[in-house]
Amino acid sequence: MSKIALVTGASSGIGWATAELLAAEGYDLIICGRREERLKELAEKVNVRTLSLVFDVREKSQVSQAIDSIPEEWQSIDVLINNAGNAHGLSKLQDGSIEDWDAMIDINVKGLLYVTKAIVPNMVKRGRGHVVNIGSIAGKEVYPNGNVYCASKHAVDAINNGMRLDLLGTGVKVSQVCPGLVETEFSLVRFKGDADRASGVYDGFDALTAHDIADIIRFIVTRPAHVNIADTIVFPSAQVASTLVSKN
Ligand code: NDP
Ligand code: 8X3
Repeated sequence: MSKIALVTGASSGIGWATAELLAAEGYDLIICGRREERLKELAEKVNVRTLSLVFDVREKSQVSQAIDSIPEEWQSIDVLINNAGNAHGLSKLQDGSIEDWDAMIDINVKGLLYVTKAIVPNMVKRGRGHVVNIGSIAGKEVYPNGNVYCASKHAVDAINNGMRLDLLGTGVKVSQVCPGLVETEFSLVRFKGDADRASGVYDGFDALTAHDIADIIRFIVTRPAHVNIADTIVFPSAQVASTLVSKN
């Protein structure tokens, strides 16, 4: 029987690429996001069984309804990729938008917790499972204007470590991947659709691709049962810290 992976934020970027690579490993996929059309497109592209769940991770009732709707044959989830998330805005704290702060805390922190709470107890019951949390270099250091996004990813870092401690002895592994600059729709969302500003973030150097990160996630989830890669920081070669990038 195939293993089952549930990927949040599968409609774009790192989540999409991870779904593709896990499909190549033979995982059946539960793919999640708000953009149903994108999930449909992904489902048509991969050669494995898929189940699409359309929900907003900010809404806890939507999260529980979606997870409760999973048919029995899909319920033995082996791998959970907690990937859905984004930055909203890049401003000094004193100039920041409360709406943006709410979005980042609700999506990146509370959304991740809601999904985890809906899935991990069943992993514990079955005595096996693997959660991969997508953190960020922004969860390891703070950069100017990053304030609340960095806070949300520091929270993911703490939750990742707390989850691993609490799941000791249950058979459920917990790993985190913390990327630096990856060229996805991330900056387009951060800059509210300003495509020139977004692409400027990745000008003058080779940014990571979503596939680069997905490849690391694939490596993490395919280690033998006794091996757990607890945490990883992944930079493009031209980057050494959030704001230290060597550009042409
Ligand atoms: P994208 O913007 O390309 O993808 C974000 C994904 O998250 C989309 O599939 C989106 O789906 C989903 N998502 C966002 N908000 C919600 C929501 N409210 N409910 C459900 N799903 C949601 O960005 P990335 O692929 O780059 O980002 C993926 C993760 O990687 C994020 O956690 C991000 O913080 C992290 N990261 C990204 C880095 C980068 O440089 N790109 C670096 C470090 C970490 P939809 O809109 O369909 O709901
Ligand atoms: C995304 C990377 O440097 O924009 O988490 O915070 S960064």
